[in-house]
Amino acid sequence: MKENTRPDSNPENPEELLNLRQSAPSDAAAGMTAIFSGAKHLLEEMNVGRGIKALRKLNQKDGFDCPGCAWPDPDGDRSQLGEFCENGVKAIAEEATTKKLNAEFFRQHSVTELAELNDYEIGKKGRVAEPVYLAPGATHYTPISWDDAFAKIAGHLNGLASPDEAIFYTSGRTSNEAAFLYQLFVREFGTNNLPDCSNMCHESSGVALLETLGTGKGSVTLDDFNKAEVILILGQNPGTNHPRMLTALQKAKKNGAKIISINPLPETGLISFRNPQTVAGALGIKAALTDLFLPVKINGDMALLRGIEKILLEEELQQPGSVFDREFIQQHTTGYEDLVRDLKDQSLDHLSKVSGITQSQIREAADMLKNKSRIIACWAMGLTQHKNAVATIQEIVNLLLLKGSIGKEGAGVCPVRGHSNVQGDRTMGINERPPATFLDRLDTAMGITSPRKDGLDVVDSIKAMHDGRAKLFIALGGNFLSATPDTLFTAEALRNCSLTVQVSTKLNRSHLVHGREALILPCLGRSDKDIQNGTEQFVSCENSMSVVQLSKGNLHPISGSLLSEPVIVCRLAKATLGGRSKIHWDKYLNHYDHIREDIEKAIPGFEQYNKRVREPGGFYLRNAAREREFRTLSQKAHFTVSPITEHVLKENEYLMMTIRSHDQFNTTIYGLNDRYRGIHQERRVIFMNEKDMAREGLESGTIVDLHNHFGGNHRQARKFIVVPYAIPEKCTATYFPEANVLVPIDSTADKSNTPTSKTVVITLSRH
Ligand SMILES: Nc1nc2c(c(=O)[nH]1)N[C@H]1C(S)=C(S)[C@@H](COP(=O)(O)OP(=O)(O)OC[C@H]3O[C@@H](n4cnc5c(=O)[nH]c(N)nc54)[C@H](O)[C@@H]3O)O[C@H]1N2
Ligand SMILES: Nc1nc2c(c(=O)[nH]1)N[C@H]1C(S)=C(S)[C@@H](COP(=O)(O)OP(=O)(O)OC[C@H]3O[C@@H](n4cnc5c(=O)[nH]c(N)nc54)[C@H](O)[C@@H]3O)O[C@H]1N2
Ligand code: SF4
Ligand SMILES: [Mo]
Repeated sequence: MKENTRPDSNPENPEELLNLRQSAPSDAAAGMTAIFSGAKHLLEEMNVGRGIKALRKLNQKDGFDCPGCAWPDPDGDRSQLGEFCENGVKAIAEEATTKKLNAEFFRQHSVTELAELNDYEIGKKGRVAEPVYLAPGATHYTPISWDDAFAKIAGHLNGLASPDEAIFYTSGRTSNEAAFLYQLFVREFGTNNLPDCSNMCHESSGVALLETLGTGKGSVTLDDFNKAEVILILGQNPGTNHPRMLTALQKAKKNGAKIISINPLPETGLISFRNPQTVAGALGIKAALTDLFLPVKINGDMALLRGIEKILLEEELQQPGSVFDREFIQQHTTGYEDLVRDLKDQSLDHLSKVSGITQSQIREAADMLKNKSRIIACWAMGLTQHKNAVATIQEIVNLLLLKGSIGKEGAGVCPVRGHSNVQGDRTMGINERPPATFLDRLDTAMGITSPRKDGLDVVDSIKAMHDGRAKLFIALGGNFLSATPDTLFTAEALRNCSLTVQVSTKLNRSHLVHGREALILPCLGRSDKDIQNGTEQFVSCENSMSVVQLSKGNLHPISGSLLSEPVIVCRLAKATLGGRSKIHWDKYLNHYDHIREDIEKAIPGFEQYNKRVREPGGFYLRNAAREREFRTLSQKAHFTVSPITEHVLKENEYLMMTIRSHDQFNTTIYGLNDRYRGIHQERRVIFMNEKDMAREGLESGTIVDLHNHFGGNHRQARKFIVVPYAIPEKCTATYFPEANVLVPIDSTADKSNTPTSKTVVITLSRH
């Protein structure tokens, strides 16, 4: 019998349209508008004093790591004027807000009522200020003590038929310390079910790089940008998502680097930039960044790269040794001959057609690379979220290997990570398929016996919850419902659980679409001061370039009822494992140095962790590929040959990529504008090529419904406003998470199982 009698809450954003106003897309990113925009967000959430206090320590060596993206901070001096960008300020505004949600708020508002709000409105409610519990069938969350909350979770966990019935999700904002303890607890409990946001993000990069270079991380440092001759930027929108990368690109250009941008959209920040940290930039003088813009079709990158390689090969064959790094290829790689054979067989005509890039543009790109060897390739979600994502990233590796551009100053692979500590969390063992070497070392260091069976990633966890194989869901951060594909399917999966637990800072939709029972456990954020046992604590994070540094918040927490993430994990472990545990959890609660002592024992690269992390600016983790040590089976870097696939679309079908606006951090919606693309006060828009609009009989402003029929299921997202935009024909774009309802759960990348959020086949109908 179904005990839950309340009506189901809305898993989606409401369909109502707001008030779209359009302007021309911006001609350059940042400048004074960026400073004003950041300041406006900050002042809406807190008083000036608190704001200034936070910004003074943001990204400083004795301060806290920006809770925004994973772009690194300079190794040397950091600007006292502010070592951050507009979106860093917005991230702080969102986290350090003084708006708080206590028992009274949850008494006044039912779950179904809150779910009728859009994500922007939900987020603006504020920080959750005390632990709350939703009883079976209840309509409202009610306060619960921390002890009772932990006892409840422990009761559920210990009542499962198998530890594999529990799912332990992590979002990439979690610190090294919390992540290490979490995976330790989960493995001692008995499962590797540790899905994380990385499964939806750079998983494809990790798999691609591990297979070909033997190290699944980026090989460049920030300083390499100063030495590069050419920088390729593929499938990434740094002006919005990694704004301080623009400063690095500007410096690189000053040192003579050329930039090639490969993107279906002429993203404002990539094209030109006004550096707000320089007088000229603040006065509005813009610097062009991109030298060559290649408006590739969605998922046309592999064909484009293969085309460039084909032209380079032709030149190399005319003058052997003039274009390729023969010595490097000979000494360090395998598979060269196979690639050459394939390149000879390819037709440039076909590659040009599949990529959407003219042959002369492909030649222009090849020309820029021909005589250069210090080449950096940067990429993000525009490459990782496709069916052939792993193979596409391996095509980048092919290009760099041909040029000997790995393991050399000013050259290498640069997957630009998303969340500020997503890379560190993986290093700490947040991994559903950990290598045996990792588990062996963990077990020896900690005296536990980790399970050896692979766990479930994000997509497989959803399926397991959907069909009842998993019953309990715990999230250390994130917003699982809204971040994952196929929103309605995921909602059913979460509702099937007996208990869902969210360790969170802000209220989000995953609190409102839940299991039979639900808990929200409010935690400290990055900017919050963390005092344990009378002593101020700090945590540490690893950025996109493998620098580990400390992070110490300086703001007074908005409520005395918040616990830090490490403390939450320790208390949960103690409550669940009790006397069964081999781990001395109390010592970690006393001082986080003890956590780092154990990380040092269990994880390579963290020798003298407590000492080195206290050095200003932290320390680099070694990257073997950077030193031309390729940890593959053959000890060599691998060329790979993958088939070039073409999307064959019907007359009325389009490819849709789901992307971020300038006013959001993933599912946290800071505001309703996407300034650089000229969109204001609306998120339910679909960007289309004017020729496609004409073919469909649509005009600017027409309201359409979007449909996807993957696997024979009809998915629908209603009420999107058509916006004509400079995007290749047959390609469209919508914002994540509003369009996630259209992303099929069964459409994932080969090998990485990442949802194909950038290649959704859609049809449109007038609303
Ligand atoms: N302010 C802000 N910062 C963020 C985030 C945020 O939401 N807001 N999110 C963080 C996270 S978790 C991540 S992972 C990163 C994401 O950073 P990005 O990857 O920059 O984020 P997306 O908006 O998904 O942008 C993808 C870009 O790829 C392009 N693209 C899409 N499909 C293709 C394709 O097939 N080929 C090519 N060449 N390009 C394509 C799109 O036009 C877009 O410019 O940002 C991080 N930083
Ligand atoms: N269609 C589509 N879907 C996508 C993507 C896409 O491009 N298109 N991108 C994917 C990518 S790259 C990613 S990384 C995922 C993101 O997936 P998630 O990481 O799950 O989502 P976020 O929106 O980053 O999570 C925001 C929530 O985290 C909580 N939070 C914030 N800070 C903290 C903290 O310090 N501690 C704790 N405990 N909680 C905190 C807040 O409650 C906030 O509501 O989404 C993926 N989904
Ligand atoms: S670039 Fe990223 S990490 Fe740096 S301040 Fe901006 S949002 Fe924060
Ligand atoms: Mo991400």
